[in-house]
Formats: sequence, structure tokens, C-alpha cells
Amino acid sequence: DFTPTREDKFSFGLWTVGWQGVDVFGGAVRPVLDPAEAVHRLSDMGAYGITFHDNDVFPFGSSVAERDAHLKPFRSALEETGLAVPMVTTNLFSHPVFRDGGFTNNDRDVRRYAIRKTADQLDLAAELGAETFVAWGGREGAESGAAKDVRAALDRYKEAFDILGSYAIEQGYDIRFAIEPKPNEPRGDILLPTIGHALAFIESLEHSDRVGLNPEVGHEEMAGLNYAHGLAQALWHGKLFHADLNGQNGPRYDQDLRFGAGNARGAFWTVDILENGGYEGPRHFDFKPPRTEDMDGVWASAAGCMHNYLVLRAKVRAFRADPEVQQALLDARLDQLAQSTLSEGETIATLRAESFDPDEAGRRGMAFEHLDQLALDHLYGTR
Ligand code: GLT
Ligand code: MN
Ligand code: MN
Ligand code: MN
Repeated sequence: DFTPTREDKFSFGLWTVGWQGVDVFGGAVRPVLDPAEAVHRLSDMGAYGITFHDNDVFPFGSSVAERDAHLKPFRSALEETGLAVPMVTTNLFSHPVFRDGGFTNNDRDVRRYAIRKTADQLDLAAELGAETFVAWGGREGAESGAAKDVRAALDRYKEAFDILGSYAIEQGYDIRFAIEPKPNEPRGDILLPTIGHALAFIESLEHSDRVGLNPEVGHEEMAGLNYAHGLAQALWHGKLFHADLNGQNGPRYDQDLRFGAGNARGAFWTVDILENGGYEGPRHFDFKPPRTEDMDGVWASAAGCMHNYLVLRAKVRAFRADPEVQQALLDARLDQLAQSTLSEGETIATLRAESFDPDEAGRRGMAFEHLDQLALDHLYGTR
């Protein structure tokens, strides 16, 4: 039975089911989705949470009164359904003022405005009990060389996170920031393009303990990278604060397909690391129901994200529990990889004193193909 429940911790961005299909080549194909209706629909479908940008709920430039008026029905829907708001984020990319980005815009007044806009949204995030504040810097970047001094831009990027981190601490907000890397689109080249770039950047921040990652499937795969490996390294650094799940077919434009579509084998290993790697956060879907769909298709696509996750989770569990897989893991020496290379007290001298025959060791096969075939058999449903 693949019926989603709240314990599965599925959450959706309001901008995903609410995407009207506007792209570079055409306008809206679907009606505006009322945020309160999205809350009810997602709750009925078995999701536990909804996430949003400020301007997904109230228009850019809203006064405090206008903002509250737009938030009112949304808040009521949250109360009626008990749906959580685990994550909140700011739109620093749609309005023309952000044409060159927010935190790293060459214009100083725009950067100051971007920080203020984010602080306002941080207040709302804390009020709604969000644990995570995502920062996707989609407009932070360049199309040309001299236009962006990358080192200065990184100084400004750091400055923004340092200021916002201090603000969150001063306000007593129990909230962590999660940077979402992306290599390109909408900018020709985006700053902090991959998990690795972002991890290195985070270490330079004043409140680095409060800043981690929100990696997205498609964004890593656009760069030809292995998403599950990226998640594993983020976990290793203690930095996997959130995850954007969707589907992608290799290096091309950001497809934002429903989770499980696109690279299905990658999705299997994604679920494996999320379920078995110590991640406890939401399973957040950031997809765009294709422009071919009407609203029925949108909800079918959203249901598909959760269904595919649950199907893959069952397959991953069966794979890990399979005795033949456990033997194959031993044959592939995963138990040895988990062991320290030198034992307590051993030194380089110990290694020099031991006899090792590289030719003999060089003849050993690793037995990985059999192991991977077992995984594929589980994935294909032939085991
Ligand atoms: C935008 C982007 C996503 C980000 C969202 C958060 S907005 O839709 O394509 O990948 O996660 O800002
Ligand atoms: Mn995303
Ligand atoms: Mn994307
Ligand atoms: Mn997206």
C-alpha cells in the first residue's frame, strides 16, 4: 500500500502545484491556485507540510496590512488542516529589481533591500514555526566575464549570511539556513553552482553552524553530478538540512519533473541515502508539473511524487533486507571500507614491515557487478 501519511513527512512548495506554466516561450496555461486551496488539497493527499516564498502568498511590495490580508486565509487553512510549514524562503529573483541578483547584486541599494526583504520573511518563518530557511540564489551570477567580480560577490554573499545569521540569533529564532546550489538557469553561471562549492563557502561564514544545504536532484544532475553522492557528502559534513526532490534527464535545462521520473536509478540511490544515511528532515518536492497539464494533471503529478517515493522506499528496504544482497555487500568488501585503514597504535613503520603482494591483490575482482545487478533487479521488480 503506497498511501502517503503524515509520518512520511512529504512537503511541497506552494510554487510547484501553483506553477501556471509560464516559461520563456509562452504564458500561463493554468489558473492562479489559491494558497488556501493548495493547503487543503495537499493535506487531503497525505502531505504533512507546505513551503512558500513571500510572494507566493502576498504580492511583491505589499504593505503590512495587505500582507496580513493575504496571509489570513492561508493561516486559517493551515489551522484547519494541521499542515506544517517546515520551510520558508524569499523570492529574490522575480522582480526586475533583482535582474542582477539580491545579495550579490552590483548595486549596493539593491543588496540592502534584499537583506531587508529576507529579514521580513525570516520573521514570518519563525512565527510559523519553520525550522529551515532556504536561500536559492538563482539570480546571483553572470552571463559575462568582467560584469561580476566573483571574489567581491562572495564577500557580499558572506556578508548577507553573516548579517542574517546574527539577526536570527538576536531574535532568538530557532531556524537554520539552507543554501540551494544550482549551476545555471536563469543566470548563465550561478554563484555556488554545486553542493561542493556551497560546502566550502559555508565554512567561511560567521555562523557556519547555522548554515547548511538544500540540494536539488535536478540541479546536481544538470552539472552531470551524482545527487546521492552529493547528499552523502553533505550528511558527512553534517550539512544536509533540507532536500529538494524532483526528476531530471541529464545535463540540459532544469526539468523539475516529478520525483521518480527522469533518472529513476538515481532516484533509487537517493531514497537509499535519505532513508539510511541519518537524514530526518522533510521529503520536500520541488517539481514543476509539465505545461501540458491542466489542474487534474497537476494533482496527478503531485501524487506521483509521493507514490514514487514510497515505491522506491519499499524497494530500497527490500534490497537492504535481501540476504543475497548482504552476502554481495560482504563479497564487495563494504565491511572493510567501514574499517579504519590503520589500527590503533599502528604507524607507517607497521606498513613498511608487512608483506603485501600487489600482483596478487591486483588480480582480485571487486564483485560490484553482481551487487549492482541485485539492485537493478529490485528496482525493475524482477526480484
Ligand atoms: C525556484 C527554483 C527552485 C527553488 C525555489 C526556492 S524557487 O522555483 O527553481 O529550485 O528551490 O527559492
Ligand atoms: Mn529547488
Ligand atoms: Mn530545479
Ligand atoms: Mn524549481
